[in-house]
Amino acid sequence: MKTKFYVTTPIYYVNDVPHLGHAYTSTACDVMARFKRLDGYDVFFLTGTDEHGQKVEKAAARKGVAPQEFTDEVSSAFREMARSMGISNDDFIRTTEVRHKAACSELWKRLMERGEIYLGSYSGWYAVRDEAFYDESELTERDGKKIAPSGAEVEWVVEPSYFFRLSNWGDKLLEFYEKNPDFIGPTSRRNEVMSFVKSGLKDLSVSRTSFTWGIPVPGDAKHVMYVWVDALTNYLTATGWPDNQAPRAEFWPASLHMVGKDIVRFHAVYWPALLMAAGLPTPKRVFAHGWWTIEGEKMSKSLGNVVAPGDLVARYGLDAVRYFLLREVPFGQDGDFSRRALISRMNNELANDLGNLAQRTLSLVARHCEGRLPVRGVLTPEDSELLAAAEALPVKMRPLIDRQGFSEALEEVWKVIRAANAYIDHQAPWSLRKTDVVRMATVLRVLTGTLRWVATVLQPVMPGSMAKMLDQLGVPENARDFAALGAPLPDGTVLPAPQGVFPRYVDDAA
Ligand code: ME8
Repeated sequence: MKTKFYVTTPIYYVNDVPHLGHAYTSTACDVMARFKRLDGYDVFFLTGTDEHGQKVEKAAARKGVAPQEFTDEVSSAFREMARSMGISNDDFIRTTEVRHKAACSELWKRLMERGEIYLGSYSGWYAVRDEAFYDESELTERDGKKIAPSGAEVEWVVEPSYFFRLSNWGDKLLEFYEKNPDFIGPTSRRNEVMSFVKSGLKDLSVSRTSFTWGIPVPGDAKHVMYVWVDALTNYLTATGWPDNQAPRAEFWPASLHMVGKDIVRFHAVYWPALLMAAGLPTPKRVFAHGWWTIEGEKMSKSLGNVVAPGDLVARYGLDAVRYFLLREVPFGQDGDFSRRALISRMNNELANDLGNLAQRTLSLVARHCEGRLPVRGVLTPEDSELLAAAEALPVKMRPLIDRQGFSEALEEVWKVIRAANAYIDHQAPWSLRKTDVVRMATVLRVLTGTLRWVATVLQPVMPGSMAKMLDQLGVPENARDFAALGAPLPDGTVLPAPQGVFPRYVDDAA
């Protein structure tokens, strides 16, 4: 039986339209999902929308529409974003669905039965923008207003509330982090989370009474569940929980919750504590990636610099955008999005390094080998060295992808591409044509072989372009996973006429 791999994106708030930040998280998860599928795993990839809470209720009111109508519309914009980014999710969850309400109610009941939730009264600071409670000590003042570390304004809230006994779970969480050093990545976030937990946890307010757009607390419908308890539960809901016979039940616990650094506390502290308290298994890993700015500035509606993923894709092409997002910044660190940097990577790395290598190789095969895969003769040490480097790629990439080291994994592929470019220049198959056609055939076959490994391992990042490249290399559709790489294609396989996969981008604004 195949090993299971369950990866999730955060479920996005529907108070906003999808932008580059959301596309980034979803693309990174998509690369994980595609890589694992090619590597023989049984993958479940989930994304969706977070539709309850005060923030969404207010956004709907501003538009003058009922919250459900509002969320239906914005949720479909996130579905469209997933489509335009080539996201291969297996399910799309909305927290307003019946299946989700049922899972949340069940989780709540279990926590109640175990004495983990009690009724009290909350008075303290709340930031609607973050849907988060803050301690007085975390706040600063600006223009006479209290501001949370995220920059969101907070308001004083006094209301009856149910509480989760989070304060009981601090030591167990610390023990859990110690035992599972890979639970939080990258290490800087792990340290941050551990020092937050060490500083002492207070019980968490988990219900609200001052608005109604949420899942009612079982048995006390004056309260709706705190939107983060509702939202985090989505990851369980999608596995069919609490039905342990559901077709996806075995995907729990999740292999990876991918999140932005803004929401690591919810995923790495509250979520495992809630699960442990309910007697349920905890996810295996939470990875918090960094933040994108746009041409050096924070992305914001007021600055008018919010980048719509669909516009980028229309202009630069889907795979170039996907490649750029994962290549430009070491995953986990913050990055700046600039069109100049994107165009430079498109032209240097995609069009020149990889595109030209493929085009040069395949057009020589078309012209001088009757468009058929040439026969490989005796290998020289240079041939063997290049092939060995290409064949080592899956082995090198696996541990990097498992740690979400996307840019490092791509660098490994580019080392091979650069070596192949040096090889083609040095071997000069265009000259061998006149002096030694047998040797020319071997060189071209080493190159098509190398390209096959390269294109296969790059499929998760650039699925469309690599499918085209594999078509041109004569690789049948059922021989494109990692396991198939071991079997060479038959000599003489007829190749289609080569066509450039990555055109150079000419900037009309330059
Ligand atoms: O937090 N750079 O939803 P959200 C990089 N509903 N990533 C960015 C980004 C940027 N500038 N802006 C947003 C929520 N993101 C909750 C999640 S999960 C149970 C509930 C990405 O719509 C990043 O992944 O505010 C961030 O964590 C997420 O969008 C926040 O999406």
